[in-house]
Amino acid sequence: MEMPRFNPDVALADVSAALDEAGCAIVENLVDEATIDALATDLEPAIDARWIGVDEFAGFKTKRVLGLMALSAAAPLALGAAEALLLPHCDAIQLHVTHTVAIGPGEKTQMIHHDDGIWYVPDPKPPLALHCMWAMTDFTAENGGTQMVPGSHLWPADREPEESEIISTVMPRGSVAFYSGATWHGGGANNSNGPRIGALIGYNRHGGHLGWIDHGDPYVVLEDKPGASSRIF
Ligand SMILES: O=C(O)CCC(=O)C(=O)O
Repeated sequence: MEMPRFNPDVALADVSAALDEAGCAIVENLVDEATIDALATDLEPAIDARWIGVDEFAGFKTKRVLGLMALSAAAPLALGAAEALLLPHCDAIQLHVTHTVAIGPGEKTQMIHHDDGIWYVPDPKPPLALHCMWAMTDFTAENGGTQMVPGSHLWPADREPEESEIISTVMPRGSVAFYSGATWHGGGANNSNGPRIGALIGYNRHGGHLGWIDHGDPYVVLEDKPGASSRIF
């Protein structure tokens, strides 16, 4: 299955339908060059200063900066997609995680996984999270564009992806890839000469049934400064 792909003027209903069917979707060029340039400039010192990963999951040539901060009205499509996926099953949505993933040259493929596995909720379960991977550099098959398995959000718990079912998320800088917490995915190997940088913003459910699910970014308050990430998220 391919990843559904849209232009920036896509209707929320079309993104929402794609998430129901494929568990993932790309919206190309959702923010303009100037916005993504400003964001990159703000985040660059934090990425430069960050240590690289130290295990198979985090990677050995990948830098992760947490605490990108806050929701803003500037990306209503992202919030709308999160609400459309999650709100039918809970009281409210909340910010779950905000971090950049800068995959360095030479990094290997990350273990393929689905993010809702961290909550140990037995199947069948409602959608628990929506992740939005904003491309701060172009995402290509060569530089580690997120490996994605469209349709896998509907699989039974004991089914794992075959190699032939995994595709690379290919999208220009300024685009966003949405994927459900149930969709199998992982960072790709970076066989290029430069970093592949993505800003990963996750939303999850708050309150009601499964209301114990908390947000996963302990640095939201501690590390954040106004500015950078509130430009688009
Ligand atoms: O960097 C990516 O493309 C995906 C990262 C990811 O899935 C993770 O770290 O959990």
